[in-house]
Amino acid sequence: MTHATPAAAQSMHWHAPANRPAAPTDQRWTVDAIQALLDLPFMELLFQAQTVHRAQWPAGEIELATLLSVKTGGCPENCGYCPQSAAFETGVKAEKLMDVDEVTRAARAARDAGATRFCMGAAWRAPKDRDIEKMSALIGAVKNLGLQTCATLGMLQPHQALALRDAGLDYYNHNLDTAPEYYQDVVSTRQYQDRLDTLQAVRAAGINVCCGGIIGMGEEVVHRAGLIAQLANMEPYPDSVPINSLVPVPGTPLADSEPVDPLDFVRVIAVARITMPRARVRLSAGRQQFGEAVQALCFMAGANSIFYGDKLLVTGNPDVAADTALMHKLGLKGLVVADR
Ligand code: SAM
Ligand code: DTB
Ligand code: SF4
Repeated sequence: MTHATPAAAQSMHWHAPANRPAAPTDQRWTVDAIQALLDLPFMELLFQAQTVHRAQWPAGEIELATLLSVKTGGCPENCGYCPQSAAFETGVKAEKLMDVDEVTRAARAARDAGATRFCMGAAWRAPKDRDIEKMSALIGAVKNLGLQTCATLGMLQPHQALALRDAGLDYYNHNLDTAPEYYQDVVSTRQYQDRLDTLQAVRAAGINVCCGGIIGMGEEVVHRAGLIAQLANMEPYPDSVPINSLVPVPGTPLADSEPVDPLDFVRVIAVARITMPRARVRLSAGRQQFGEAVQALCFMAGANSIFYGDKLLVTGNPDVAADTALMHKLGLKGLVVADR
């Protein structure tokens, strides 16, 4: 097994958030080594993951990130999991980009409920330059509230990433979603390399990278290992790693996928933690289906972030009262602004 090595040199354009060291840049994970981790006896895997976690992170601390769909539906891409694609009949209506006041109200409410990161999603294949201008105003408004800003807007060109950075964007979310060899089974309107190019533009602009994937799209275990290998071998690996469980939405091609075994989902979280010790691993979409005990196992496996708020982008999420109660039961505490 490959072991994590100390932090090494990083891109001169990239800035780690203030209170944490840079991710290691010289570790290499083979798909086989990752698959071997996924195949460990469950308790052994959880023990290893929790050991890595506790060496790197304070116990019981959890990041609360709130999502807002600022531009919903009508997307020209055909991602087989997505309710917002115009290619599928899902009942999601295409809407215009939200205005600054509406977004500010939602961000203030998220902050008042305890969130420290606010992520704005747009159902675009790739934003136009005038969309970037409008997004810059939204990012500035959210940043002014003292929140960390994140956006997920589709493919970016380098000059657009620079403009978003100048507007105050802290994180850009752009998921690889699965292994390269399974990608075309899920989406055919773009290539895996397009995703990697955008991630490179984001990193080069000095924006922190948020990149993860979806489990439960009919993939094999080797594809889960392939996704984690892609993430863990990035130089440096992503700052945030959202692990989603497919939310099956009627009308999408993947709606009838075999539901993921929750314990296999926990395994993916654990392996993300072991291979990317300093990343914020986010227990993301799909946790509503899991119940409290499985979520507790995800935290034991090293998840230290959740999407927080009654809605994801267009589908549901546990409500704030349920999450507050769960955190209380488990002795978990949300970050405060000073911890960020
Ligand atoms: N259009 C942009 C893009 O594709 O990057 C940003 C928005 S897109 C909805 C962001 C991510 O949401 C996708 O990459 C995918 O990982 C996740 N996602 C979308 N639909 C999902 C679903 N039904 N279940 C789980 N995750 C989903
Ligand atoms: C991520 O990895 N998951 C979020 C966020 N990044 C943008 C989106 C989940 C979407 C779930 C289905 C929906 O509500 O559209
Ligand atoms: Fe569009 Fe993003 Fe949905 Fe794909 S995942 S259809 S790019 S909104």
